[in-house]
Amino acid sequence: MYFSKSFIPILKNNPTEAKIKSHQLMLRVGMIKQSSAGIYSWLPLGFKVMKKIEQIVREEQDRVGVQEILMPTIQSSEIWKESGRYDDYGEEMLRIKDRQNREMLYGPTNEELITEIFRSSIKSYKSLPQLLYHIQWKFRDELRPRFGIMRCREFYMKDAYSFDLTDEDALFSYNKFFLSYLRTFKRLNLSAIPMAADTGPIGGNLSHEFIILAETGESKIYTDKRIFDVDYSSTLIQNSSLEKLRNDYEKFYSVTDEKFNKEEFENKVLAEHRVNTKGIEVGHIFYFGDKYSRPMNASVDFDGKKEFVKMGSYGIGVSRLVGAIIEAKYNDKDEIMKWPISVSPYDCAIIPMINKNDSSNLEKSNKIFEYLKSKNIDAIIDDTDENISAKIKKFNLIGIPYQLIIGKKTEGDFFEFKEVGSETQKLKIEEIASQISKAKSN
Ligand code: P5A
Repeated sequence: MYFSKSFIPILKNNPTEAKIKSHQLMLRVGMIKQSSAGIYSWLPLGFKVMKKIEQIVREEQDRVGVQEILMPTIQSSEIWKESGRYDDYGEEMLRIKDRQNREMLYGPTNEELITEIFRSSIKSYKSLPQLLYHIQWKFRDELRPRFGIMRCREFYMKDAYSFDLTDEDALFSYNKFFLSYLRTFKRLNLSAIPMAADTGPIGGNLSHEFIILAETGESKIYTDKRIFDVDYSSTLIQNSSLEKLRNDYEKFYSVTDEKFNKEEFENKVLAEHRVNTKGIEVGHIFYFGDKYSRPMNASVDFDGKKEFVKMGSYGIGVSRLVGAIIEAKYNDKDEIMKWPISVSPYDCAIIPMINKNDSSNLEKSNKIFEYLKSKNIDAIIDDTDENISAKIKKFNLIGIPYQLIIGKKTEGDFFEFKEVGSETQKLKIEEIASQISKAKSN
């Protein structure tokens, strides 16, 4: 891809309407464009990042045995009346009438719809557990949409739902999601910590938010810093192993604002271990038993008896994660962004010095591009006639983690190659490709 032909509308300065760095950067490098309050279009750069995040989320759901489906964005009000949430949900729900005057809504979440799908097909306990997810747009008419895509009205969520026969089985399902979330955020290069949380309009009495630390976050958190060292890598998808994982985390006091108790915090956490800061909620899991299955009559036959299934739901803010990664990785002072290679819009920026009447650097760039492509490395060539330092500055903002510069200092087969934030190296193209490939496979 040539930069001149790409749709990356870069702004000269930070937009003044944006208050936090992720919002500023996303507008500045043309990742998103606001369409109306709290509603955004995703432009190529932003969309590529979001799609890569989505794919990682998907792979980690599949890995613990969750099956992917796709439910619609528009739902009928009937099922929400059955659960009793049609009135409870209040003004955050966008309500619509169709031409037959039927009450419809744009789904803010899917507990009702999935319960309806489940009850119409699953009748026997032998089909349990059922773990289902989809990745779909949601709409919540937030009172104060802000911070760009971090708290917006239309957003992209992965939501999963579990159905089990007993509380014990349901906790096993809950714990599988707990592990899969830790794995997912690790692949996004984020350290997200699980924290006991309130359940709000989703309901139930067991819930964890997954939070990454960030000064600009909206959630207040109180935790023990040793929680960051919990190692989950050897956890198996077995009841005892997953229970141990939960225990390893729950040994440490770690709560959001709503669950905070000063005395408890000070008693349980030594002063030198206390972390009292802010964070961004990137995921939230809930266990709510028969809160929906009972009123909606979702049951299975067990020993001749009708048992309401025990349910949980599990959300990840896929679009919010784009902003959350920027909050975690952007160096505001030096104006340098570095995407984790796993989600970067491109793997490498090829930055040639373009001289008038001399196309040799561009030709070299094309060859390098083809070579990298043959190694499965996705590059973008900056064929514009900006000078090298302006180009580097631009790519420092865009955040592609590797830069390959073709300029005055290029000697023979050796290219100036830089991992953003590190020293420039002089390397042959084969070495460059293997360095990038190695980073991608980690
Ligand atoms: C769990 C899945 C639920 O909705 N029902 C289905 C449950 N949980 S939640 O906590 O309300 O949302 C899940 C995640 O979605 C992201 N999120 C948002 N992202 C951007 N803008 C918003 N207005 C917004 N609201 C929620 C969060 O990452 C949250 O953890």
